[in-house]
Amino acid sequence: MPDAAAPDTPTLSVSTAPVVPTAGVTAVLRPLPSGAELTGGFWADRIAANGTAIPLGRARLDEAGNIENLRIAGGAAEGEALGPVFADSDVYKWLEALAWEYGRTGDPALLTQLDEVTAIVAAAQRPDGYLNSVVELRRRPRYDGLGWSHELYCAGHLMQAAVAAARATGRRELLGVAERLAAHLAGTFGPGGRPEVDGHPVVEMALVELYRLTGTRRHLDLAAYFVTARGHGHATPGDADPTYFSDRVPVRDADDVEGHAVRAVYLGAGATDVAVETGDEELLAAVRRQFAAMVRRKQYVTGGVGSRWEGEAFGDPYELPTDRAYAETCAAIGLVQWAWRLLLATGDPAYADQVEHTLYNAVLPGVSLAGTEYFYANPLQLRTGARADDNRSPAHGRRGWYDCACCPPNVMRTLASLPSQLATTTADGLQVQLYAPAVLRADVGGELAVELATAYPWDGRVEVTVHAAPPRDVEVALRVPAWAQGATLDGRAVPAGDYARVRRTFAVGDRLVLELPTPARLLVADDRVDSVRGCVAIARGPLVYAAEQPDQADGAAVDDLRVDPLAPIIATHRPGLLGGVTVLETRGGVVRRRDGRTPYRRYARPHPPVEPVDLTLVPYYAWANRGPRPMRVWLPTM
Ligand code: FUB
Ligand code: ZN
Repeated sequence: MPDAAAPDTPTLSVSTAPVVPTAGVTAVLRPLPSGAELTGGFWADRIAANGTAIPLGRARLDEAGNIENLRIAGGAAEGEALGPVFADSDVYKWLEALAWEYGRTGDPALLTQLDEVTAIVAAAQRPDGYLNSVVELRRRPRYDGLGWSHELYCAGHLMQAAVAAARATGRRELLGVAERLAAHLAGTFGPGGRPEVDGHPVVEMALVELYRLTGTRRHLDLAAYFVTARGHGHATPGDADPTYFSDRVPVRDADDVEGHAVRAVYLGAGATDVAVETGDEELLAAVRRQFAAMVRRKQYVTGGVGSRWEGEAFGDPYELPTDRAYAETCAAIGLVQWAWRLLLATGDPAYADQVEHTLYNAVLPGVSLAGTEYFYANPLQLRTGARADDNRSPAHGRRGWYDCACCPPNVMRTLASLPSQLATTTADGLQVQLYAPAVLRADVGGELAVELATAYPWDGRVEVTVHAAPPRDVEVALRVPAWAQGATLDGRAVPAGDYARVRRTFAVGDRLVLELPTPARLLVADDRVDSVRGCVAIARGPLVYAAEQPDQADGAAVDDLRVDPLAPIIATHRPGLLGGVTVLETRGGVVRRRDGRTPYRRYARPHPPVEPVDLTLVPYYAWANRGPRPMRVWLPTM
């Protein structure tokens, strides 16, 4: 059944989640019907900072010409199209962020913006439903070169914004635009129509969500067509390499991810949605297999993916350089979207571990603590003397916007909708997936509401207090991350990498206390990750840490640091540092080197002397908030 009523007035809708599987399909878990209310803490701070950035997004879209393109296409202005061919998509991602942010805050100024820009978008739509300002203003034939034109990519982002607007604000105007566009696509592509598929996936998951909202079956059918057609060359322009477009192997047959990383993970997410809604177990098994292969051999310790700058692509297995890591912010966001869908589909908490780990360590580094500057690429090392050789180079530090501004509004919509990923529900239970101070409400045939109190991620203690419960046995399940060895629930040992479950008739005021031990952990990589052989990374709780230059002793260059793996690691919370972080302090060494004639010496010659030094590490997500200074996640051992 479709999940939305059709209010004409801006009431908060019943579902404020981006992904709402149709009731009765095989999805094991469902989002909470009314999202989750964050009451403070780490994510609330980050989401509040994002809230200050969303209005600035409008100014940046105006300056860059994205909104003007649509105004020109709608006849309200004159001029040439500016920006990349997918310029419209940045407007749509931003509109999606506006909608989720309105759902969270009820701020009427957001609704005013939403209405205004919706009208601009609606005016740019052609009578037959076609919508793409850049293609029209550049007088290109429609769908000529869909491998690069991004017309369906833009359409997908429009649909996602429209779904968000309908669910979070009750506004249906953008949904009308999306439905006309989807009807036009259904009449143009697929069996009996044009066989091509967009070079950049996203329309697949967007069409499925549009189907979930409206119940219009042909949206799902078209999404299924686009997933099935991939791997047969329909997404690849001319004689280009189909690998880049995830078009070399049919989705159902692929064993791995390859090519452009954002394309690959968006495709995985869309194929997961199609599998769930059509009950296609074979397709679900295929996307699970691909996700597992990615995690096994192509994911950074931070959760980031897509190691190659060239083609913004996945590299070969274990090709995970640190200083030249691309790890695009959008790829991490797409990975979270895929993992979240797999979590809903399967109930496997390993996917929630991926959501959490990637959010903290691969999405969040993409945005400044102020919420207003963004990284496009997220390397795990910045060398002393690094020079920026590209406008995306991390040596610039985070930037307010980019010529290719895919990442900033993607971060905006991700953070604005993040409360929907705190927890899930089943017919008779509530599963807490992410830990934050919050009130969570599930409908289990009666309200089951709990409040979480925690200082996570700095502290692993989570107190759960029942606020409402039906008079029968229901289950509260608390995710125990795989790293949380020795976890306890009310003093009883619970296994890491699973849910700690309590099933009973709860009474108001009942309390559960989960303790997730958070000692610092030294991590090493598979030997085949050559770039970090002989190095360790340090993690604590869900966070990966980094040594950044401003925290080190005078004269101890980050490039020269060594870690003593046997030295104790002390965690200290510093409320005044980087918005309040727990730092890790340990003992190591600094190489006192003199540059030789070359970087090489005979194997038998002694290593330059190493002097003892104190090391301080900060969470990786917080790096480059004091300028882009030298930084390393992986550090050689003594
Ligand atoms: O092609 C649209 C977006 O631009 C991609 O997702 C990013 O990787 C960037 O290339
Ligand atoms: Zn991006």
